[in-house]
Amino acid sequence: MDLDRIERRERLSVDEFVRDFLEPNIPVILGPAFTASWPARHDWVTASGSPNFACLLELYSDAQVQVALCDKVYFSDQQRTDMSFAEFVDKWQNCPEAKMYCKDWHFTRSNPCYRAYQPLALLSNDWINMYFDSRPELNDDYRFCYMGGNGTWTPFHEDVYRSYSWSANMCGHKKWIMVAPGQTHLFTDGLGNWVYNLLDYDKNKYPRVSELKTLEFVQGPGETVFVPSGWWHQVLNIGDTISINHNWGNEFNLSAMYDRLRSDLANVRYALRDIADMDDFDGHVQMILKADSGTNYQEFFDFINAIADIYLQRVQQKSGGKPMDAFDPYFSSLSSLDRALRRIASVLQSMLEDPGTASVGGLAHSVAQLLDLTIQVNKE
Ligand SMILES: O=C(O)CCC(=O)C(=O)O
Ligand SMILES: [Fe+2]
Repeated sequence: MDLDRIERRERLSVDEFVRDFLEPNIPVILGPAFTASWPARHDWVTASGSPNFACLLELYSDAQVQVALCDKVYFSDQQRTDMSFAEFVDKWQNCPEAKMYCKDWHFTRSNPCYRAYQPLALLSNDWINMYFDSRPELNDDYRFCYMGGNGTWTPFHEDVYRSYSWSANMCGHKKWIMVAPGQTHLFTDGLGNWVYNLLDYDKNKYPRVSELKTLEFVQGPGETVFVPSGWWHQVLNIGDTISINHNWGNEFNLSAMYDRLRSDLANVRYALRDIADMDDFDGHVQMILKADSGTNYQEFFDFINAIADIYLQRVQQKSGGKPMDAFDPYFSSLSSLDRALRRIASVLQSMLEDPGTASVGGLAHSVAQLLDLTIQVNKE
């Protein structure tokens, strides 16, 4: 793929988004009109376009937030520290040289009564957050806020689980550098370490970074960036910047998520090859997979199982003549349900043939059962 500039759209139908961006896995910027009605765009921002600190403090002052120290490296990320939102705002305003960046803040949980935004219909076919909503006991989701001053930034990375992300700017500008999949060998050293900062790196260690085909652009206030699956990216804030971000996924990146898990499993097995004859080696491998990748085979199956369940119910509702969920445009037609179930079945089929599945007690049986059910319903 050879893209030299990002597409910007002021209007986009679901079908166009699926055809032009989601299915081919290509980034796009949605114009400010898409987020014009979000309370956060008005309440959090002053008339001159800067953060409305008084309002933000009124909403969130006691919340505990995670703050990255942008100049301090910690393994392959920035060093992080916890503090109250009020303390963070104080540092942001009075100590800009500390480059503190409030990241990955689950802000909707800090004040559930205040609805800062309504996810865009185009970006709402979101199995990852749907799954966490269906499992409240896990107490997790992938809905975040990022806030920081000029020069705060996020190092070069690929999103968790090969998820998509979207990032909507409430105020300020973000400079993005994106790298399409398939170029990992150009920014990884012999030990599998990747470049931390594309704007300042050791050319002896990473001699091929200059060969990367990058896609660079600036995201302005109100604009939403769609980050496709497996695209590496680095982000720099220009001026005081606030964004709302989700990681998300659905039938279009499900097989990419699974491929990622499968290759992570192979890497863990390889790293532990010297102790392969220990008791319950496979159990340990899955434990380390979970620690490294955030999930493992059982959890990935639990995720697919929960989503398949929701879809199977929807098929029944649809054939029983009940109206579909009005909010989510992806559920509006039977063909989109079929497509989702077909893709779920295809990943289940691959899982069934994967030795990694057989290495987890009882999992192959569960996968086979769900596969049968999915195929059967799709035939009806
Ligand atoms: O805005 C940032 O600093 C990082 C955003 C990001 O990495 C994402 O949306 O995936
Ligand atoms: Fe990201």
